[in-house]
Amino acid sequence: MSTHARVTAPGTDGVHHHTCTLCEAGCGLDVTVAGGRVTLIRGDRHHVSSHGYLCPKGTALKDLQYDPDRLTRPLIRDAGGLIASDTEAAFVRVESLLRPIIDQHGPDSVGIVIGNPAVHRTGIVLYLLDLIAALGSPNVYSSASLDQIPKQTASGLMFGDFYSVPVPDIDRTDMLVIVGANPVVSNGSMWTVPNAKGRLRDLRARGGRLVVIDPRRTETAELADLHLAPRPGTDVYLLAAMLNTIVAEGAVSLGDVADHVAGLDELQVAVAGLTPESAEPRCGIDADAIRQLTHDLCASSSAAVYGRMGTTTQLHGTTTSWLIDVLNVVTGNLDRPGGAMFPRPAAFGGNTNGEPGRGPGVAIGRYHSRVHALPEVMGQFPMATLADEILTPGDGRIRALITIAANPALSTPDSAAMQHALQSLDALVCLDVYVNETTRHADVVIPGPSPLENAHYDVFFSQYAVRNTAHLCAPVLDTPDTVIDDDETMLRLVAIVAGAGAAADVDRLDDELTEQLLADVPPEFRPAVLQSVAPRRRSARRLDLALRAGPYGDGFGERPHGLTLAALEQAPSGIDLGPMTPRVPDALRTPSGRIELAPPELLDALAVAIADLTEPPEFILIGRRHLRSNNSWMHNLPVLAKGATRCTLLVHPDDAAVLGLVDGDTAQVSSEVGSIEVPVELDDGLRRGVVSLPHGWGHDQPGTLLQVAALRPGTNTNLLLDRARRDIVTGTAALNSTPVAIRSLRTVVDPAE
Ligand SMILES: Nc1nc2c(c(=O)[nH]1)N[C@H]1C(S)=C(S)[C@@H](COP(=O)(O)OP(=O)(O)OC[C@H]3O[C@@H](n4cnc5c(=O)[nH]c(N)nc54)[C@H](O)[C@@H]3O)O[C@H]1N2
Ligand SMILES: Nc1nc2c(c(=O)[nH]1)N[C@H]1C(S)=C(S)[C@@H](COP(=O)(O)OP(=O)(O)OC[C@H]3O[C@@H](n4cnc5c(=O)[nH]c(N)nc54)[C@H](O)[C@@H]3O)O[C@H]1N2
Ligand code: SF4
Ligand SMILES: [Mo]
Repeated sequence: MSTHARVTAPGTDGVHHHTCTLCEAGCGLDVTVAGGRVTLIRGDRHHVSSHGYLCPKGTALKDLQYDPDRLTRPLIRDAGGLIASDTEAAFVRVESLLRPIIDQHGPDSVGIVIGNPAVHRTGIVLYLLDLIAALGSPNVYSSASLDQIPKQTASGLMFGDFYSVPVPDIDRTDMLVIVGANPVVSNGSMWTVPNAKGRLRDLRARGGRLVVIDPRRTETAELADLHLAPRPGTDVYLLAAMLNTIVAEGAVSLGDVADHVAGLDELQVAVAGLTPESAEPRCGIDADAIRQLTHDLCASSSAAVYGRMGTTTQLHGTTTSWLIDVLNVVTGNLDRPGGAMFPRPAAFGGNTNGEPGRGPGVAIGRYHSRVHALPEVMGQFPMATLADEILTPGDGRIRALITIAANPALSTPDSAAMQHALQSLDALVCLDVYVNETTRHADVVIPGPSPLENAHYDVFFSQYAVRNTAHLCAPVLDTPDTVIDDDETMLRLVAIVAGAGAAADVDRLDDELTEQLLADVPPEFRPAVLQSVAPRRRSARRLDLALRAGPYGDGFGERPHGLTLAALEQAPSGIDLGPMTPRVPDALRTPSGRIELAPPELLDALAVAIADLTEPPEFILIGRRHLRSNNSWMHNLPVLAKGATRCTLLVHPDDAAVLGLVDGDTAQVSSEVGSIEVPVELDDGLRRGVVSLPHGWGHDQPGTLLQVAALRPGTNTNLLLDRARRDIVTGTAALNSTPVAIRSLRTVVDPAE
């Protein structure tokens, strides 16, 4: 535990310890305040997981704090557009907008959209389920279905809980195979690994091997011993061929989990037909290379295979995610140090509650979406079908939307349809901090505190951390009087959709809702449990309850030295809870109490993939991320926006020559659903036939208030993506691997003229 002193009161001059909440790494910050203003942000050297590491976005939290375009008052629409208002008037307007729609058309007519930053805001996360329950609409959408639901579904079906996602033990492994992820830029996803680049370098320095499977030679691939560049969307064949090789060579080795595995026979049958030779023409990787990689994986004293966005946002995203963990199991690398392991988070862990080793498992498709009958997964429908649900007439059509830190106008495939859908809503209520491509359509915008004005505990990402830690941080600065904190905003929305009104007593509501959380506690113990967390309220109370009931918790007095919120308050750089340790069978929550290697839904999906003999298109579009950019926002900060233009189409020089393109030309890129013009940048690190554009750009829409971003707006790649291209199991958007046509727009000057 760190012992160095902390400054407690927000706004006090001195160095405050804080957390960067922009991405999953959650780096520790030392924030210097002088004269009431933030003057410097550095990495916290004592921080329990980031040890002083920081990327350029972390220091830019200062610029975000003082960005003149960041909202510090609610906005309400009147005839002249969005005008500054106050909190009371904003909630009264929200009630007058939403209640009549709910009363007349039922709760289904209101949708909730949860965006990426929402999962990094403790107050929002801890009240999300209350809001969803109070509304009672099945129309819940989140960025998870633009991203990770395939991985969570595969993990859920194999291990029994959607949050039981094994993570590579990067600091101890001898071999790491990264499939479709770029942690050097992203700093890990569903894998909390601050300073991924430094850790990958350390891995190689200690003699470990790094293999990257990615159609582009990414910043991560640059560090690798081996880079294989498959055709996008075909990892399923590559991975199945690796499994086929292991089975054919009798090399299955289950290691310590051998007594806890089911479905090996069915799995062996399922991959029997897919030899490396048959996979080669489909994935574009030589059969010999597939065999060699498989042999190396089996021979390594420890190894982990990891896959992210490139593997999940595909037609076969869930199937691919599943095969990745099957490889970890059959090579004996699941649940062993240096392999792929289950963290043991201090609170909110999906696999630390209930009976160890067994559980109800997960179900998908308990109900289906109205227009395309897509399955519910984790209580949500796919974002890719949100526009359909707004635009298609009929009973149950979405007429009003609440967005919570989401920018679907830029983030979802087929953005033209999404923009049209947003315009056609009867009511749009946005919790957001900018007037951007989505919120410009809003009737009400309610901002929350900035990251530096927020207290923070990482509810989700401590579940994926490469080392078990717990960290809490207090606000560095006071929130202005014109902004209310996220807990209060969420409670007020709960009250409104539940029919209690904008003026409801939210403290009483909070008491009632929090008591409901104690449903599993015998009634006679509830008063004592609540007394032990008094006088805390709201998210702090919920957090204390979760920590104390958690695996390291004090059990409300049963284990006097156990973890409490108070203990975290005394450790401003966080508490180390030790390395990951083997957790099978205790971490399993499947009904069988086993690791399910062959869930029937996934065997079916693999058969569909194998039967799919569609010819590959001439050009395939994939995405990319940049260290100085964060999805669709943060483009309004000069410190991050400076430098070369980032929204470029990467094209292989040989492809460019065929297309008649040179560096800096403008190309027209067209797909089934749209056409855009973008500057071309040559990149010989791409597989031939693959082009790449980042997402989150297109800040040239009228009515936005993003003065810096508008200077270099970039182009929205999601105008090209087809919302009907979805993962066949979960409906998650297939953001990577869109077939496109490319044409040079260079004006050919006739030399005779
Ligand atoms: N083509 C393509 N599309 C993609 C992707 C891709 O790789 N390719 N990636 C997908 C992925 S993985 C994701 S997660 C999504 C992300 O897409 P979204 O979920 O839309 O998230 P962001 O783009 O981060 O937009 C965040 C919104 O939150 C607001 N915001 C920021 N901070 C706060 C805050 O503190 N409080 C509130 N109330 N609002 C805040 C911002 O102003 C912005 O409007 O995009 C997806 N879209
Ligand atoms: N700097 C920065 N960091 C971020 C974000 C950001 O916007 N900027 N966003 C955050 C969010 S919301 C997320 S979800 C994470 C994402 O974290 P990552 O998944 O690590 O990031 P991506 O850059 O999307 O990496 C996907 C990789 O898949 C490759 N790829 C595309 N198609 C295929 C394919 O078919 N097969 C294979 N094998 N590879 C393929 C792409 O070339 C790309 O390198 O990053 C987070 N961190
Ligand atoms: S990697 Fe960068 S953006 Fe992510 S938490 Fe750390 S400092 Fe923030
Ligand atoms: Mo994401």
